[in-house]
Amino acid sequence: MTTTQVRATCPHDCPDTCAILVTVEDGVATEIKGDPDHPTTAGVLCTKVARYAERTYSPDRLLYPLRRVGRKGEGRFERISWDEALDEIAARLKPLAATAPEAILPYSYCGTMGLLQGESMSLRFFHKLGASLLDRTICAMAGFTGYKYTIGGSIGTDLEQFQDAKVILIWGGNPIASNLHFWMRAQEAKRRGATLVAIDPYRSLTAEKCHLHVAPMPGTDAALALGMMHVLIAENLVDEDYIIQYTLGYGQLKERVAEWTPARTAATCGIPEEQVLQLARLYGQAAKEGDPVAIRVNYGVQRVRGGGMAVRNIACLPALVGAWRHAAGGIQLSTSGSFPTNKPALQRPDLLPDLAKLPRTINMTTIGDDLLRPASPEFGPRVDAVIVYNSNPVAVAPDSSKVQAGFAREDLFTVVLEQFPTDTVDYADIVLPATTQLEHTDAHLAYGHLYMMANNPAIAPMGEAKPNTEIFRLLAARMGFTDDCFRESDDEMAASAFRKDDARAIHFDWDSLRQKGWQKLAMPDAPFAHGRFPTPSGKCEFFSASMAADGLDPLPAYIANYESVASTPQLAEKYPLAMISPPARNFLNSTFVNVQSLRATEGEPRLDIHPDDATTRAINHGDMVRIFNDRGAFVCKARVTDKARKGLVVGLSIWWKKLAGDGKNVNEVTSQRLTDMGRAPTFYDTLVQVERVS
Ligand SMILES: Nc1nc2c(c(=O)[nH]1)N[C@H]1C(S)=C(S)[C@@H](COP(=O)(O)OP(=O)(O)OC[C@H]3O[C@@H](n4cnc5c(=O)[nH]c(N)nc54)[C@H](O)[C@@H]3O)O[C@H]1N2
Ligand SMILES: Nc1nc2c(c(=O)[nH]1)N[C@H]1C(S)=C(S)[C@@H](COP(=O)(O)OP(=O)(O)OC[C@H]3O[C@@H](n4cnc5c(=O)[nH]c(N)nc54)[C@H](O)[C@@H]3O)O[C@H]1N2
Ligand code: SF4
Ligand SMILES: [Mo]
Repeated sequence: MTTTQVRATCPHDCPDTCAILVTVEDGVATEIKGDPDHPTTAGVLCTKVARYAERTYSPDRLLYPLRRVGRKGEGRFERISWDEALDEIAARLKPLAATAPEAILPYSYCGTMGLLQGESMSLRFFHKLGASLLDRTICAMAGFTGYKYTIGGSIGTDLEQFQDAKVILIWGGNPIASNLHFWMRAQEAKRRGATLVAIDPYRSLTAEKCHLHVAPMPGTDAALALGMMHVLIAENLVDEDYIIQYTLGYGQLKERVAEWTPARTAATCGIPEEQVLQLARLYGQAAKEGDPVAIRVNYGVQRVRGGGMAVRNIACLPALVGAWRHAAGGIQLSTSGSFPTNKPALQRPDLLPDLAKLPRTINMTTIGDDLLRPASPEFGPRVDAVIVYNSNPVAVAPDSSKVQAGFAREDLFTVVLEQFPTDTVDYADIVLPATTQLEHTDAHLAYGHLYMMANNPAIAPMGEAKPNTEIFRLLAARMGFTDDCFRESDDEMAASAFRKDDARAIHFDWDSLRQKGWQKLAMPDAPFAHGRFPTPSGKCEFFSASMAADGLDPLPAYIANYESVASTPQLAEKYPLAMISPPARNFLNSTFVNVQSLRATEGEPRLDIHPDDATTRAINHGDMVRIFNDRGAFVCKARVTDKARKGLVVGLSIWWKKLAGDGKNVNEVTSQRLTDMGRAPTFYDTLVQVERVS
């Protein structure tokens, strides 16, 4: 028997981007574990990826190209050869490419975060075609934009510093489920005497383990941050020296937050006034005493109408109290902006047919409407072909009945590259089997730490599965594209993944990265200790001229939800409960839902509802309930618990529809409305009613 150990990287859409060691015995992956030497992974993988072998060798892996034989959505297919599949796709795309290439739409997100199997050869292909561009907004664009206006880019506190913070605010995140290796650091900080605070409308697994849990109503975080700033300024808990040297617009900020008294803040957020004071003092007094105070803000706060502004307001706090002076102080939303990724080399936008006139852009969040939209002068041609990879839109996109109706169009040609028969695969005309991370090469950045990462293939591709890169290479050849870049190998592309001319990636060399598995960026420990924010002014911008230019309020503000008891009382008479649907611990978005052991741990789709809200509806623990609003309805089991605050219901997500009891999931009730900035979705800005079903 030959046994080898292969260095790999977790490809999932998770900030931790773990370093993995795969044991391979006679060509079979027999053990998957975290690399004990990688500082942030520290030898630990989450429950999901510890099961990666079960997922890879799962009997429901897609192993051959398939052609649809049933109706759209039925999921009935026949096996075909790669040649037949590629010929058929080329035959359908060529006439569109010749007349209206924008009728072709790529649809992809972060099924893999790999720089190669994500967007490299795929975008070369779509750029060359002149296909519609896709605005990849479905996760993080609101927060990204709000943070960028304030701090200048996705740069923040290094994960490896958090254990030395004395106060940590975990704001709109549930790291035990979705950012485990941050939670390990927060636990260490707790052992060293830090106070942990969770700010979350739901008593999540994480909130349960923090010293203090503040539970504002969804979408009110911007107000909470304004109220905190009010108290910090009123009680002189600010760092005047840092403010003068490294911030812009303090005078105007002071005026703005004057109106955000603790009483008004508390009323807006639906929390006790005392908590606003407690939170601000805890944070401000520790900072005043010279202790590092840190914020881990996460994407939970920005899936509402004012989500961009919420992140912006929160991002003002560290500069106000001078927290950036310490390596263990500051704030982290994402670290992705620290990586000098060479996207132009990977994605080749220069292949676009006319650089002066770009193809139209379609927002992935509104795919429901856009697949149903007829041709028009404003919209352009109808979408006639969609090529889906690294995403499961039928389960994850909002306003799902429209998404499903769009994909059900008989005149829409749909190709899906997948590893598993997802809800979206059921609507494909042609299915192409994709390899998993154990079977292909990739290079990775991370959005929660600062290491460049390599993934080596551990085993041969299963069945006839191929890497996305290879599938797009083959498609390019079938379409007759002859540019050299369509012949580049994965290793060649990986070698250009990071810009070696950037001081941060000066040590980048693909061959050594591949052998070593990971390499930290060369970065200062405390990125903004001496200002130098990558904003237009070089300062942390309390006042942002860029926001004014973009038609936004240039100062921190509060934007109420599209749907809430306070902002839409009439709607709330019909639909009085706010609904959120954050990630379940054992799934990763809709990935892993089909892994038997993980699904068994999650059990079945559930709705958490407060005992008072249950009583008034005669709902008992374990009853089946119908959750509905004007957009749609779905049925699941009620769990009566005060984990959900009054007025809030919570459905941990994202279930495959076909593995849920009624063939539906929470996205039946979510809307396609967009955030204040970043054109992002508002999944957690949703009112519903709940009733018992027999
Ligand atoms: N296990 C697991 N891990 C994941 C994922 C997964 O599906 N499963 N998904 C990955 C992806 S794609 C992402 S983007 C990240 C998401 O990572 P996070 O942004 O950390 O997301 P969640 O864990 O959903 O944490 C969101 C928390 O925010 C709370 N929340 C909801 N609305 C509000 C609000 O208005 N204000 C505040 N303060 N809190 C609110 C929810 O109750 C929830 O506990 O996680 C990644 N990691
Ligand atoms: N209601 C509600 N909806 C949500 C959210 C929520 O909190 N609530 N969260 C939103 C967020 S934050 C996100 S990021 C999106 C996530 O939405 P998606 O990015 O669509 O994520 P997944 O559902 O995990 O689907 C990814 C798919 O890619 C496939 N895949 C993985 N690797 C490869 C590969 O190498 N090649 C190919 N061809 N396929 C591969 C996987 O098998 C999986 O089916 O969902 C959003 N939807
Ligand atoms: S999903 Fe996240 S925590 Fe789990 S192995 Fe992957 S990177 Fe690590
Ligand atoms: Mo996400």
